[in-house]
Amino acid sequence: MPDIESLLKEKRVFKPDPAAARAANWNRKTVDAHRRLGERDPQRFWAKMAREHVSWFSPWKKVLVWKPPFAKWFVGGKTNVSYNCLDRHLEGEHGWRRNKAAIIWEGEPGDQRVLTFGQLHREVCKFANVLKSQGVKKGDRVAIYMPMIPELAIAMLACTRIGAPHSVVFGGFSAEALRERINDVGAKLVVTADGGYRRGEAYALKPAVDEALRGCKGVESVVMVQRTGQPTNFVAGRDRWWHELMEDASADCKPAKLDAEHPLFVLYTSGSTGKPKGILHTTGGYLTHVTTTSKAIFDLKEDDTYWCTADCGWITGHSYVVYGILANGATTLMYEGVPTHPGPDRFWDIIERHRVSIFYTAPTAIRTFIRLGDEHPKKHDLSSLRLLGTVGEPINPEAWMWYHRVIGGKRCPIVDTWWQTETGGIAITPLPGAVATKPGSATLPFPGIDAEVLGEDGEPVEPPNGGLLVLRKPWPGMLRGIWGDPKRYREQYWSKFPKTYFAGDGAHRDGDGYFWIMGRVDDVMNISGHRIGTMEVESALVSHDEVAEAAVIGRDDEITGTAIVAFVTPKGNATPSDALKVALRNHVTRQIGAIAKPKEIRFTDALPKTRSGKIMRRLLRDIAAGREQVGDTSTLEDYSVLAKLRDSDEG
Ligand code: 7RM
Repeated sequence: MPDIESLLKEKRVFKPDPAAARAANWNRKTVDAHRRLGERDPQRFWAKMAREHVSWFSPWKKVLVWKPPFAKWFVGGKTNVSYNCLDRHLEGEHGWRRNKAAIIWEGEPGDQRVLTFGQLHREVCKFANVLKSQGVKKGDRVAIYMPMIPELAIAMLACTRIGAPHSVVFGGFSAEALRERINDVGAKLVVTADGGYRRGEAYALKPAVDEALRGCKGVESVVMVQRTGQPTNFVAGRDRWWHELMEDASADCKPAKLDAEHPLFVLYTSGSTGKPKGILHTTGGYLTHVTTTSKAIFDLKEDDTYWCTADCGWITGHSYVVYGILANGATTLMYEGVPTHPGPDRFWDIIERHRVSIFYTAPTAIRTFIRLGDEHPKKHDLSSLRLLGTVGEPINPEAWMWYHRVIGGKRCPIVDTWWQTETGGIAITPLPGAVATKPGSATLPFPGIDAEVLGEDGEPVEPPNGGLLVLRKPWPGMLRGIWGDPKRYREQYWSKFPKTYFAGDGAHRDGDGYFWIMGRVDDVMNISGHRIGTMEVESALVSHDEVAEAAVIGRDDEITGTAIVAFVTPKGNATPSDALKVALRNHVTRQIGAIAKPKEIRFTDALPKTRSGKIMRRLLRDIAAGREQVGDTSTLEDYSVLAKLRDSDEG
């Protein structure tokens, strides 16, 4: 099988601003030194990071025990995540942070709450005692099914305080998805809310919990936050109100001294097929990874207001809304609702009012904003911003340039961060004080991470060829397994190449060694023997003036083996027409070559996405092939999209 071909020809380079680079937490010199150590002796590098960024109750005896594919980091060391996120900001050198904002929260209706580190500590201690009073012990699992409200972070931190692994289930998931996860992880308690606010309306959460728990034996109690005040079913003996339990709870709760390898959380991620995988993360290594990367990549400073728009229901919310940010004593902003309520400028309004300085979001959101028009961000003063980030998908260079120009005012570095639920923290990324960026590239591996692109033969590919993205050495934030399924863990990630983690993504490296992620290899299309990733064709389509978003897939074709089908969302001011189809085909031919020209273009005003914004291409493949029955849709954000797509005209 030939290597994945790289067709993208992006030449723009953005060097770090010299003054900002000098002021960065990690300047050029630090980064060079860290890279050298990370290459020569990754264990020593990570041990240094663990000492610098994490507080330990007792030191580890061994940095790493590596019995592929099973790793143990900081073996024998004892620490606690909530201690690192809270207590250590209330005492000693950083004790003044007690009255610094830890969480600035905004509800969708406009209500606001600020919790200082001192207040957050108090709430977390109290809720940890509530958990104990409900019979939760070290090692017991707690499911969390909530809107983006402060109690969600409080519940997560309280679990870590007593060593009860949490499993956050995204509040947009169905009762069925919730039940499957509760059962698989064997949760003893569920933390939820009556509902939350989204798109200007109160939605209910509790009915899904009731339905999920029907016929489910393990769960003994449910704790419910009153968020909306809507009428709510209450199961006597099982359900309790958060506020009632908290009233009587003591604010005195010592953090458990936990083993570095104590399970911290299980987070479910859906593969392209089969049931979701419970990705297991543990304490010391994960904390080291997310705390170090937060400090270095987001360049967190004492006076920053940091906002990551991810929901805590996915890994970005764990690592870079809550743990990595709070462990650095930084202020994290949490927002409950959608970006477009009450108007298309809600995000920019939030940035202006709270003087947000660091903003981290997904390419899908950026493309939505492009489509909504520049006038919305332009109405607001975004001058507080100093650093921007993206995560979740490849960002097409045109969206990168828009983000740079319209949101970043051409002055903010952009960190395009590649990582996965499985990697725990960021693995490939620019460092704002040291690495020149190129629109569309996640640039270089973080120090101490050994990323490479391999061909099917297991050898690194020669630029400009593409291949399979792997991590060749264990890293501290790596998953420790799939909950209850070591066999699947081995097969899924470690069977393609010996002792090497296969990420499932395609990538290529350019002459400077920069990584360009090309999307999931399951999505790669084989056109007349050429293996072409989806990202480049989509990127070419989106670079056309009249296109807002695009998703391409391969469909069986008698002549070419596979034909490219493009689902295209035109910009608000564009009219879908046959002429536009012709123009788009020509545009792709000019941008990449005739090989990538879509055989079929379908206009649609929405694409099927997960709640975290990833395009579900397998559903598009089902639709393009005319299959009535599409695959698993439990993670689909908006079901109505499927009907619309079926109606999208063919040809
Ligand atoms: C953090 C997260 C992981 C998958 C990953 C990629 C894609 C994420 C980037 C990216 C290109 C990026 N975790 N991905 N970040 N692709 N550039 N900067 O998203 O487990 O939900 O997804 O997301 O395909 O394998 S995740």
